[in-house]
Amino acid sequence: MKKTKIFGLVLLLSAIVILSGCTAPQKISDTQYNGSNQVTKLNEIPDNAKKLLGIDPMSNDTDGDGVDDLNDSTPTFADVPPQASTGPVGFRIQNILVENNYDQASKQAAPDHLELVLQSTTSKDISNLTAYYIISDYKINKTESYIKPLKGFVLKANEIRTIHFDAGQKPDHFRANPNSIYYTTKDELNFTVTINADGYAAQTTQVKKDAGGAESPD
Ligand SMILES: [Ca+2]
Ligand SMILES: [Ca+2]
Repeated sequence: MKKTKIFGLVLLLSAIVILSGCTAPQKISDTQYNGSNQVTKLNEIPDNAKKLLGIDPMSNDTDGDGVDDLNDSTPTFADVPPQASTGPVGFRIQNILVENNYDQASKQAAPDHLELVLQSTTSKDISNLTAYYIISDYKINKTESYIKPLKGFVLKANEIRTIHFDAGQKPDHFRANPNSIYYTTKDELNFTVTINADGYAAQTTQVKKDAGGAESPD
């Protein structure tokens, strides 16, 4: 989508929400309400409009590519992927899980979010990890991609640790866009996840989420 188009769409959606709710939005420092319309943080896009746009109400840069949502012609697609880290293998992605709605009964309880199990293969602690993940829905021909630095996360020597992408409110849990196609479509979704860490070889894995019910964000 062209930049001017998405900006126009933001204005249009904001106008619709404002007209249906009353007063014009003001500068926001945190969550507040304009009539019945919640506006959360950082920019002036009402949350209802953010939902329609598929962006995160708790972020002003949903895809993490460094371009503010208002100025990002692709707010849920990081156009420039992070450069893959290089060096010796210091960790591996031991497992990747997403909710599987199709045949849940025969499987163990799966998470309702993206989850990775990281296994250190070195005697040194690893920090400065960044996740880069791509979600593709081939049925509606839509792809989203996100860059997510794992701030504060340290994979200790020879440790196996699980990280989660959800509401991001617990240790080892990182914020995921609640208006992503992960939560809004019932189609099959294909995930490609790369974990970069300074000084170590990037690790990539893939997983498929079967068609089924759309999830509820945690
Ligand atoms: Ca962005
Ligand atoms: Ca973008």
